[in-house]
Amino acid sequence: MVPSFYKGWRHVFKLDPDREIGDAALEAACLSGTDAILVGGSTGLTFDNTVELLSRIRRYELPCALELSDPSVGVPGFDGYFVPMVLNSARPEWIIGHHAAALRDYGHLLPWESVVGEAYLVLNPASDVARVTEARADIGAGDAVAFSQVADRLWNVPVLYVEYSGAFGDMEWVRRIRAGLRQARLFYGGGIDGPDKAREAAEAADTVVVGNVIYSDLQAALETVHAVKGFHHQ
Ligand code: 1GP
Repeated sequence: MVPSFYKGWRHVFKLDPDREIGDAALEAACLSGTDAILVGGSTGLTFDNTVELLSRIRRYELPCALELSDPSVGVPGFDGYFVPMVLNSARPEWIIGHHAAALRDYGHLLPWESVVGEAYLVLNPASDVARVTEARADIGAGDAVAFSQVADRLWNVPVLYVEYSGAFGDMEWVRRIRAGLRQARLFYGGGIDGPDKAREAAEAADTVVVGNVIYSDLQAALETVHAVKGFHHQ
């Protein structure tokens, strides 16, 4: 059975262990009504800064999941683990190589009842994740749909993450991608800076991920929660 801990999530705040967040801001995010906290980042994650952030989030009751992009950051105690693979990376290690090495060395330690694969489609060429993974982010809509369907229909990955990190994406593309999925849940993240964009993303995606604005404009970040959770798909 594929774990289902994330299936009801509509709104998620993504926190980066490598960035500072004060206690008051963390409390506001955790008590905002968001469905979960997702811990992850493209650079600077360590076991220690991840443990520290998890222990601070654990003062609150909401679920907390980790994007496990490096086995050395495999901190136990999260409610769920997403293992990212970058569909449009030019380097096979980001699609399968790192994963095989991690399972060879650490697979026996993983809590499989709470681990799911997460297929990333990276569509902002200027983002850190595009740079780190050498993603071919300047593809057309037809290719974006096709990559998504490889993950969804051929590989049966349960989460497809359309990642525009740092820029607000084309919601028409997100809608098209979602319409072409058979089983995967569509996470959208990138450039949501307040309730208006959050509402647009909520209309196009299943789960809306809000990251950077938590650090730059907490009030705007908090307003995204209601904007997303007040929107219901037909
Ligand atoms: C990043 O998709 C998330 O991985 C959120 O993006 O930081 O641009 O909100 P932003």
